[in-house]
Amino acid sequence: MAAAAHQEGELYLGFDFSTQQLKVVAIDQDLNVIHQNRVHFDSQLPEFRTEGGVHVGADGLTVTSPALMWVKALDLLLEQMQEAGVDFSTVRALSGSAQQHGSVYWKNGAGLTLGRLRGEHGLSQQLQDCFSVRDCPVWMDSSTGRQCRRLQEAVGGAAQLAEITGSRAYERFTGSQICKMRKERAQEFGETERISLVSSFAASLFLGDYAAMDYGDASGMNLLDIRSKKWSQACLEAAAGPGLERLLGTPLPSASVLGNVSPYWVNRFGFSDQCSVVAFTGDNPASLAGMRLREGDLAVSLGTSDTLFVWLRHARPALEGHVFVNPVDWRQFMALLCFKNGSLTRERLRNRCAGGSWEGFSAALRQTPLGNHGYVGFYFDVREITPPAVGVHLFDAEDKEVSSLSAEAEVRALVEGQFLSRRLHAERLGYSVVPGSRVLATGGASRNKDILQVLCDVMNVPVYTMDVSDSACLGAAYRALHGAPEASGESFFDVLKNAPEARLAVTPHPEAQRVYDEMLRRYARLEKRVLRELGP
Ligand code: ADP
Ligand code: XUL
Repeated sequence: MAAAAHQEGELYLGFDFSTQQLKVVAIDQDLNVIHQNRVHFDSQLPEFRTEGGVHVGADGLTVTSPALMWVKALDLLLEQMQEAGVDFSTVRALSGSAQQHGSVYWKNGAGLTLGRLRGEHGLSQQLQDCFSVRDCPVWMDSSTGRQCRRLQEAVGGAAQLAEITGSRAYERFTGSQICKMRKERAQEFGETERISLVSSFAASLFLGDYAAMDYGDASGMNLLDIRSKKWSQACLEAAAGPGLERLLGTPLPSASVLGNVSPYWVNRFGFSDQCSVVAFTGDNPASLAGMRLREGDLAVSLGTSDTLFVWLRHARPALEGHVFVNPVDWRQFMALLCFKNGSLTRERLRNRCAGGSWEGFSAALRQTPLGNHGYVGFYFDVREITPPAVGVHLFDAEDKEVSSLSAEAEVRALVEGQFLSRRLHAERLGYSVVPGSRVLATGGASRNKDILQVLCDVMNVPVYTMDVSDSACLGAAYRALHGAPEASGESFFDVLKNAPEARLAVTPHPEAQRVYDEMLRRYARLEKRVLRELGP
């Protein structure tokens, strides 16, 4: 897995604490990728018994990951990097990204332990008693419906909450998760001295102290006023009362240097004590940086979840989707749409319809025509975020519900349905194609050209990919470079002007526009029907 490290000069590290794995990329000052490595939670840390990096509760709605698993993964990753020959003494700066919205609860006294980590032992051994809640709620959780309603009522409704925080109340957002924790785990909550996002938790491990949240990831909590960049007192009050501000700390611009790595890193791995830690952010904001997204581009990340994002000059929050503070320029914004039924649903159909092979899955896409003879599929294995629906719903060309399709048609129904949904909801958030528009694809499934072809045809826009498909990780390394003291004053885009350009992967089929403009209208109609039939 680890590329052999061949390095001269200085290094910048980007970490990504994603749902299923912890990844790292090391770049040099000329933006060459020198080293990549990863730790896969399920297979390399089986003692935590996660599936896809998470535990799903008996209610099917509660989804958590053990904080200690992330810590142990970091121990292991650094050992792997050391074995591969990475010279940590040359690392000038590091930063990171993480799955958004998840929350980590540090127990009373943990801050002291963080500040006194000793180089002879690993982090997991020293931090094992530092979490008041062992299993952290993560972004896949959808158990906080009640808390969301309360939060919205407290500030005058969904539209008002969106106006303040960039999003109406979402179950996975941290504000309602904290609210639930305080109510249902009152004792553990009472023993908590600090709440981190997964991103600021990870930064804290390097800093040896509690790290500030950055504006970008803090926008995913339903607590931050995205215009003033201060916590909304009304939202804090509704989520957990006045003590919450102290537990969260003060958020900072995403490019902030939080300090240098703690002596632990110097003693155990030979880091320089001058190595800067740049604020960590969410994986989607970090991907925006990694892809060097321009206005007019649409980024589509095909990871565990599928997400879409665009750069926004002005914040115009709506009832659907999210507006975050922009991680590259904190005076601007980004919009994000998140779809839970992404890669895991594609994997399920790969296993059922294509004998478990991506090649078989691709062959099914190649063997079936654009428009799939009118079959349209909705695959919501778990309750979807956009739109809030659940279940599998298949329709024929006459809009009649059908119960099954051939294996090949089913694969295409899934992938076309997923991308029709992405297009429909992106257009509703204000995305429109302009001359020169590009779709930039990233994430695990972006290495599959046949999936990209369907994306390209449905959007009717050329699709580009990045050399490194882990754009969040790369974005974190770019942010480390930009935040390093020697880059001070230079803009993000100036520092990265020589970064590799995205590469054209596929162009639209000549028939694509005709087929999918029409199919999109049908899809919108059918989605309304599915939602109506499911009820509120
Ligand atoms: P995350 O960062 O959310 O952990 P990744 O971006 O690494 O996830 O994507 C992981 C997913 O990529 C896997 O769940 C898998 O379904 C998907 N994937 C990997 N290779 C392929 C492929 N050749 N075709 C389609 N999907 C793929
Ligand atoms: C974004 C979201 C997911 C996570 C997973 O709002 O919930 O994309 O960040 O990585």
